[in-house]
Amino acid sequence: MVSPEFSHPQSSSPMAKTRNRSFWCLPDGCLVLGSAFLSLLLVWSFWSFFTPTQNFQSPVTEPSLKSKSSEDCSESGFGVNLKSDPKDRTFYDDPEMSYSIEKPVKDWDEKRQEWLKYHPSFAAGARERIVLVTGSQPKPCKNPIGDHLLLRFFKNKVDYCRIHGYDIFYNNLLLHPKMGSFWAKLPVVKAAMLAHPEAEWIWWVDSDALFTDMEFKLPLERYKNHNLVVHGWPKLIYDSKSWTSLNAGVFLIRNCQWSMDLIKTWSSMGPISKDHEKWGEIQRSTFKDKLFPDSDDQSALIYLLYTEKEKYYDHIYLEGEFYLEGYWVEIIGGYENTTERYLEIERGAPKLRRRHAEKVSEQYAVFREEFLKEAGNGRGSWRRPLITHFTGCQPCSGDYNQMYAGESCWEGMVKALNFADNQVLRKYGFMHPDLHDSSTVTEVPFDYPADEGPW
Ligand SMILES: *[C@@H]1O[C@H](CO)[C@@H](O)[C@H](O)[C@H]1NC(C)=O
Ligand SMILES: [Mn+2]
Repeated sequence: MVSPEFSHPQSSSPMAKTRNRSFWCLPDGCLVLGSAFLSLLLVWSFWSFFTPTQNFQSPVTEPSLKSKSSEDCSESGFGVNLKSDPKDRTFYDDPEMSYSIEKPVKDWDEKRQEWLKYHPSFAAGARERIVLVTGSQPKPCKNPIGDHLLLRFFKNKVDYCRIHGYDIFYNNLLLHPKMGSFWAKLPVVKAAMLAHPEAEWIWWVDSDALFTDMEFKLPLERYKNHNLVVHGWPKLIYDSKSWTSLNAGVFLIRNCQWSMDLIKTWSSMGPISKDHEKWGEIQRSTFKDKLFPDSDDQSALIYLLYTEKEKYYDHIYLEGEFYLEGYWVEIIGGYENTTERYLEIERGAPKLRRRHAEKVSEQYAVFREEFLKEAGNGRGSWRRPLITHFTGCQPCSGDYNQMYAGESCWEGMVKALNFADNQVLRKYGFMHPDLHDSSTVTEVPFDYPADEGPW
């Protein structure tokens, strides 16, 4: 067991995670109930997203309306030129270039730079640009409400990306036949890096994770000297040697050669390797709390950090300060209090209650920040958690860790989805009055008196 100051989402519970073997399950979410009974465990795996970001440079500097022809509007999307692809040769013209996880990419930094040189409108905002990537199974869900839940998880990610100007790619195909389950994300991330040379970051978010603070933006400045950002705790890696010392269900990876190399090394512990079974044994003997035999992506990443600290530690940012992803069991009971605290703030701050276009939401997020100084972050905080992760509940297969009552997974998801959706709907004039009831709706009043909330 881990002491609470690490605020480790899974470590406080008596279970370990397990990943399920279902074809498409993405790993991070599996929980195992280690018990003397049979353990059953199930885990989820879902995919997550990536979000792309776009740049904020606008070629239009002139406020004059009449000079803006409709052509100006059609030329670009958010200040980037979507129509121009010069004839100059780039890595895309190299017949040796492969998107496959089995063929490493070399000199990627130079190749990406060269592409940006030929596409200057993308170069402008490249440093901050994020593409969110996520995905799910190729087939219909076994859980009767699985596809509905996945749709809502995806809608949530689309909402977050739209609000922040990020691109999003949803994959629902196994890109390498052997890389199923929790390994499926790596081929997708690699392909997304090549497909998006305009993006500095690929942000993988599992399908069973959702944004529950639609305003919060990643503190990219903090990561400027790092290439991979995951939710994790160094003490749990190096002292406790726990396989839940970080969570691989959500990560931000820089679109660079270092990351290409990492993906190659990382995936070499997966099912594409002839040593896959051996890696499972090594992981299990290294991380005693890992209860299932297969080599998994999360243990593999921890293993690299643990065994090759000099090589990896300085490049990987273990974000433990806020909920880059947070364990749903410790989060969802706090949504009501959080809602109340935010309302209280708004009652005293007319500028936060002011109606506005969704496109300018980030300005209001900045306004709100001054009132959140006391909110804290992560466990015990009343700040909205950035991402709530339903580890241990698999929406698509319907499997869940037996330590939860089955209903609590789906009920928890509905509550989280509605909590997030209310932050979005508000800009459209409506809201869910009851977080447990997805189908009821009320109109948000133009403004509300100081002693009332919007409902
Ligand atoms: C919500 O706030 C009340 C009143 O401050 C407190 O007693 C309760 O423990 C809080 N609930 C949670 C889940 O934090
Ligand atoms: Mn997950």
